[in-house]
Amino acid sequence: MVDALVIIPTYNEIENVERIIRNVFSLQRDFHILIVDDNSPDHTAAKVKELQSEYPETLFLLERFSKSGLGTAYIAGFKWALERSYAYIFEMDADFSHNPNDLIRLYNACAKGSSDVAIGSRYATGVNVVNWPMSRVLLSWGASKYVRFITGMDINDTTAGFICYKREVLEKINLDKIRFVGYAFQIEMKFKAYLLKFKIKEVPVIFTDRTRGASKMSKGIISEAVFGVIKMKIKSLFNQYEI
Ligand SMILES: Nc1nc2c(ncn2[C@@H]2O[C@H](COP(=O)(O)OP(=O)(O)OP(=O)(O)O)[C@@H](O)[C@H]2O)c(=O)[nH]1
Ligand SMILES: [Mg+2]
Repeated sequence: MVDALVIIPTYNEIENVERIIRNVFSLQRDFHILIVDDNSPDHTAAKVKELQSEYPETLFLLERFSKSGLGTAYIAGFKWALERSYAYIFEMDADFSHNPNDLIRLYNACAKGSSDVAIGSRYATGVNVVNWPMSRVLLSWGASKYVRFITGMDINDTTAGFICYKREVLEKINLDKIRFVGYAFQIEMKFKAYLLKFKIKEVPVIFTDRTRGASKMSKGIISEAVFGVIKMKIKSLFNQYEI
């Protein structure tokens, strides 16, 4: 029985999708993969369907009609996973910023260690980011520190998107009450796990900037995070925050 599902949201990842899928399936331990594609104009989903004939029992595809943000893609993926029997559910990008080999380290932190949430952390031991311009490193590092300061969470990489959740964590969180769609989604998930007192562990990883395909980062995503985090914290202090 395969107990682990890697959810990979994709939007225009035709240059990465086949390699990332093959890479995960070549690992020592068995993972299933769920691709959540938002009708990518570059036909990422068609490529996945083609690969499904090679991996009929292990590669799954959820197709949505239009680009609706990373957060809602993951929520759709989480619900899909919870309808099945997976015990460990992962978030990973398609662009190789997250090294698929680290899936095993995240898995072990939850399955063999005592963690409920394992975070592939860029900032657990200094700054482990490769190929990002200094401005982007500072933005990301600063954002993580800012979130840590505002929320009080004892996590260095609060915006990380390379995660293993134990099933129970996703079962406890009301997925219909997640407010954020962009980057802030990652912060919100951690904040909820933290409020629910789940054990969160940072596993140091090296994050490498994408070499193929285009970034989907935008100003709207950043301002959602900056103001959203303060609102989230204040609501939680007054018990107005639904988990
Ligand atoms: N389904 C879906 N996937 C998305 C959406 N936005 C981003 N993604 C995927 O989410 C993952 C992370 O997005 P990236 O564009 O790499 O964002 P990023 O890592 O913040 O930016 P870069 O570092 O510049 O690559 C990638 O696999 C994207 O294809 C979306 O709206 N819908
Ligand atoms: Mg990326």
